[in-house]
Amino acid sequence: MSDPASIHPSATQISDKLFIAPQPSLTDFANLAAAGFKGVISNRPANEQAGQPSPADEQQGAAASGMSFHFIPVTASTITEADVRAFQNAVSEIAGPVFAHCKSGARAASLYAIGEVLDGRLAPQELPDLSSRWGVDLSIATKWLARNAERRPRVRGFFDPHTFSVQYVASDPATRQCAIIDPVLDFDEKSGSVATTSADAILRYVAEEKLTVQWILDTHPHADHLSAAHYLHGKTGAPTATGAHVVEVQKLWQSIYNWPELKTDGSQWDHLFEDGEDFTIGTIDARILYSPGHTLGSITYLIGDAAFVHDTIFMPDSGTARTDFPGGSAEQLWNSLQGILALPDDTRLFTGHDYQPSGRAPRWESTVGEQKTHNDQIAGVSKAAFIANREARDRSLPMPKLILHALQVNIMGGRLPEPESNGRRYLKIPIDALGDVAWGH
Ligand SMILES: N[C@@H](CCC(=O)N[C@@H](CS)C(=O)NCC(=O)O)C(=O)O
Ligand SMILES: [Fe+2]
Repeated sequence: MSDPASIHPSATQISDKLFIAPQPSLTDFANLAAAGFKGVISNRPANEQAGQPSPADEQQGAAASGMSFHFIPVTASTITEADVRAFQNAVSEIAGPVFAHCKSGARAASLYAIGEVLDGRLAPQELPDLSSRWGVDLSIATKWLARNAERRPRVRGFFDPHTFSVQYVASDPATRQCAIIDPVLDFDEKSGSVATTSADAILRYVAEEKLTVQWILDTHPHADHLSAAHYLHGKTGAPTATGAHVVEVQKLWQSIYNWPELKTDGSQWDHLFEDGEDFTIGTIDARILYSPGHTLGSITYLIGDAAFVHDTIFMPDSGTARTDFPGGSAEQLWNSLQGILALPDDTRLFTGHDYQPSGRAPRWESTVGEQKTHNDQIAGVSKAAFIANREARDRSLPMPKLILHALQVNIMGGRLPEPESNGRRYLKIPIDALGDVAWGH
């Protein structure tokens, strides 16, 4: 390929494959392709500055010239390990030279540098030299790495693109004990097929990192996917747990499914957590916050500085969870959110879903401080307005496609129904049981 300096005055090669640069204009895209670039990564949120090309325009510009486009927007203060991994994955997926940009190139270069340090190919002390060699400010990477070194637990998120769910492994680096949180059992509603691909990926990570599974945890009985808790219990022997109010959810759905034999005492789990209960992951202190609203049984696991808030709050650009499932309540969700937002501002929040607005790469980690200032459904919103907005939006949402499949498995701790006389298992779908709901097509 030709000299990148002739393509963009400040494009800098920082690895075999990767070039970083300031924001290109849309007319640059054809030249980038002509120079041999195979893909463009934008690390710049939409509308950061007036006149900036939109992600959709960049996507189109790249596609028109035969390049792929990857939208991984970050701000200097909110970069997460998942952003770093998404950046690494995009670079490795692109089959040739990569053009990564933000406004100045500093965020793109920092994402790369953080990944190299996390993977042990660079030492943090080398960053100042690289910064001068590349002519780019790497202070974002330096600060991120210093803060990361202090954070406990280590959290790895696993995104399931079929249900937009995030599954977690939270581990104590000192003892290598971990908790698995909200694991997904794969289910294809068209064929009725069940698979353990997602759960097995978690087990692979646990084995690679030499972790011991101390707990298999669910935040609530999920309405959009089956839980893999029971499967993982069989594989690891680790105890399963969820919130004590799950028994109320069992009673509610026992009547919907007309299921008198269902035990509604929570005995399907090894342990039921009460509000405020303390426990530990290795040497890290953990505590339960009862956080109903999305469901009657929802809890938040606060492990060290990390709160697993499931379907209370999503990323700041995605608002909050719906409250219209049986047993849901917008007012209860508001109250639960107050408890979560009362945690220290730098508490890391790990959400249960990400629906990828504007096609951005999935993100799942935020902080209390970010949510308080940047979540449009909460920042500066009164309790009455929150409830009114939430209920209005909920009325427009079709039910999750798996709600009726999932609940009968999840209130059994992730057990599939027992096989019938022919050896096959069946799910039961109640007709017209959820009242006047928006139809999904
Ligand atoms: N289209 C999805 C919808 C899933 C859904 O309703 N997700 C819940 C969490 S379990 C939610 O809070 N969604 C918020 C929203 O869509 O605004 C599906 O069919 O699974
Ligand atoms: Fe949910």
